[in-house]
Amino acid sequence: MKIKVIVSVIVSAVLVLACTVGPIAATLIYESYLTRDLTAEIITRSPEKGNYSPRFLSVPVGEKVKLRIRNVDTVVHGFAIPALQVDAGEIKAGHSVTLEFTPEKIGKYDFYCTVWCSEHHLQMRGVLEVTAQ
Ligand SMILES: [Cu+2]
Repeated sequence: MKIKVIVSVIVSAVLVLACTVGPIAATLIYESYLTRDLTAEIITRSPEKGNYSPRFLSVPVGEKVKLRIRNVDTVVHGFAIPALQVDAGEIKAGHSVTLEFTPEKIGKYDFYCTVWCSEHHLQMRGVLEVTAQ
Protein backbone atom coordinates (compact mmCIF):
# COMPACT_ATOMS: atom_id res chain seq x y z
CA MET A 1 0.00 0.00 0.00
CA LYS A 2 2.79 2.40 0.96
CA ILE A 3 4.63 1.65 -2.28
CA LYS A 4 1.53 2.51 -4.34
CA VAL A 5 1.34 5.91 -2.64
CA ILE A 6 5.03 6.58 -3.31
CA VAL A 7 4.68 5.55 -6.96
CA SER A 8 1.58 7.72 -7.44
CA VAL A 9 3.39 10.71 -5.88
CA ILE A 10 6.37 10.19 -8.20
CA VAL A 11 4.10 9.81 -11.26
CA SER A 12 2.19 12.95 -10.27
CA ALA A 13 5.44 14.90 -9.84
CA VAL A 14 6.67 13.77 -13.26
CA LEU A 15 3.35 14.73 -14.88
CA VAL A 16 3.36 18.16 -13.20
CA LEU A 17 6.92 18.76 -14.42
CA ALA A 18 6.05 17.58 -17.92
CA CYS A 19 3.07 19.95 -18.03
CA THR A 20 4.95 22.99 -16.71
CA VAL A 21 8.59 22.75 -17.75
CA GLY A 22 7.84 20.89 -21.00
CA PRO A 23 5.93 23.67 -22.80
CA ILE A 24 8.45 26.30 -21.65
CA ALA A 25 11.37 24.22 -22.91
CA ALA A 26 9.54 23.52 -26.19
CA THR A 27 8.86 27.25 -26.64
CA LEU A 28 12.51 28.15 -26.03
CA ILE A 29 13.73 25.48 -28.43
CA TYR A 30 11.26 26.61 -31.11
CA GLU A 31 12.24 30.27 -30.59
CA SER A 32 15.95 29.46 -30.99
CA TYR A 33 15.09 27.50 -34.15
CA LEU A 34 13.25 30.53 -35.58
CA THR A 35 16.07 32.97 -34.78
CA ARG A 36 19.07 30.75 -35.63
CA ASP A 37 20.25 32.63 -38.73
CA LEU A 38 18.67 36.04 -38.27
CA THR A 39 20.71 39.13 -39.05
CA ALA A 40 18.56 41.08 -36.60
CA GLU A 41 15.17 41.25 -35.00
CA ILE A 42 13.44 44.60 -35.12
CA ILE A 43 10.92 45.16 -32.36
CA THR A 44 8.07 47.30 -33.62
CA ARG A 45 6.06 49.80 -31.58
CA SER A 46 4.50 53.18 -32.26
CA PRO A 47 7.02 56.03 -31.76
CA GLU A 48 5.47 57.12 -28.45
CA LYS A 49 5.83 53.56 -27.17
CA GLY A 50 9.45 53.00 -28.29
CA ASN A 51 9.54 53.08 -32.11
CA TYR A 52 11.52 50.48 -34.06
CA SER A 53 14.25 48.92 -32.00
CA PRO A 54 16.93 49.00 -33.24
CA ARG A 55 16.52 51.96 -35.60
CA PHE A 56 19.94 51.59 -37.18
CA LEU A 57 21.41 48.46 -38.71
CA SER A 58 24.65 47.90 -40.56
CA VAL A 59 25.10 44.97 -42.93
CA PRO A 60 27.80 44.01 -45.45
CA VAL A 61 27.05 44.42 -49.14
CA GLY A 62 26.32 41.24 -51.10
CA GLU A 63 25.39 39.13 -48.09
CA LYS A 64 21.95 37.77 -47.35
CA VAL A 65 20.04 39.77 -44.76
CA LYS A 66 17.34 38.04 -42.77
CA LEU A 67 15.23 40.34 -40.62
CA ARG A 68 12.42 39.42 -38.33
CA ILE A 69 10.04 42.30 -37.81
CA ARG A 70 8.17 41.66 -34.59
CA ASN A 71 5.14 43.77 -33.79
CA VAL A 72 4.81 43.86 -29.99
CA ASP A 73 2.34 46.74 -30.15
CA THR A 74 -1.45 46.72 -29.95
CA VAL A 75 -1.93 48.22 -33.43
CA VAL A 76 -1.00 47.21 -36.97
CA HIS A 77 2.39 48.37 -38.28
CA GLY A 78 4.34 48.03 -41.49
CA PHE A 79 7.97 47.87 -42.50
CA ALA A 80 9.46 48.77 -45.84
CA ILE A 81 12.80 49.67 -47.39
CA PRO A 82 11.53 51.02 -50.72
CA ALA A 83 14.99 51.58 -52.25
CA LEU A 84 15.69 47.86 -51.85
CA GLN A 85 12.17 46.73 -52.86
CA VAL A 86 11.60 45.27 -49.40
CA ASP A 87 8.09 45.45 -47.97
CA ALA A 88 6.63 43.39 -45.14
CA GLY A 89 3.09 44.61 -45.78
CA GLU A 90 0.80 44.87 -42.78
CA ILE A 91 2.07 43.27 -39.58
CA LYS A 92 -0.78 42.70 -37.16
CA ALA A 93 -0.40 43.24 -33.43
CA GLY A 94 1.48 40.36 -31.87
CA HIS A 95 2.64 38.99 -35.22
CA SER A 96 6.06 38.72 -36.85
CA VAL A 97 7.21 38.78 -40.45
CA THR A 98 10.55 37.46 -41.66
CA LEU A 99 12.16 39.17 -44.65
CA GLU A 100 15.13 38.00 -46.68
CA PHE A 101 17.01 40.05 -49.23
CA THR A 102 20.55 40.68 -50.40
CA PRO A 103 21.62 44.32 -50.72
CA GLU A 104 23.84 44.70 -53.77
CA LYS A 105 24.82 48.35 -53.41
CA ILE A 106 26.63 50.24 -50.65
CA GLY A 107 24.61 53.06 -49.12
CA LYS A 108 22.20 54.17 -46.46
CA TYR A 109 18.61 53.11 -46.93
CA ASP A 110 15.66 54.45 -44.99
CA PHE A 111 13.14 52.01 -43.60
CA TYR A 112 9.80 53.09 -42.26
CA CYS A 113 6.32 52.10 -41.22
CA THR A 114 3.81 51.87 -44.06
CA VAL A 115 0.66 51.79 -41.93
CA TRP A 116 -0.85 54.85 -40.24
CA CYS A 117 -0.40 53.65 -36.66
CA SER A 118 -0.51 56.77 -34.48
CA GLU A 119 -0.28 60.54 -34.65
CA HIS A 120 3.52 60.09 -34.52
CA HIS A 121 3.53 57.60 -37.39
CA LEU A 122 5.80 59.75 -39.57
CA GLN A 123 8.58 59.42 -36.96
CA MET A 124 8.49 55.67 -37.26
CA ARG A 125 11.62 55.12 -39.31
CA GLY A 126 15.22 54.00 -39.25
CA VAL A 127 18.26 53.39 -41.44
CA LEU A 128 19.85 50.28 -42.87
CA GLU A 129 23.46 50.96 -43.78
CA VAL A 130 25.04 48.69 -46.35
CA THR A 131 28.81 48.72 -46.00
CA ALA A 132 31.81 47.33 -47.87
CA GLN A 133 32.74 43.84 -46.73
CU1 LIG B 1 3.08 53.62 -38.61
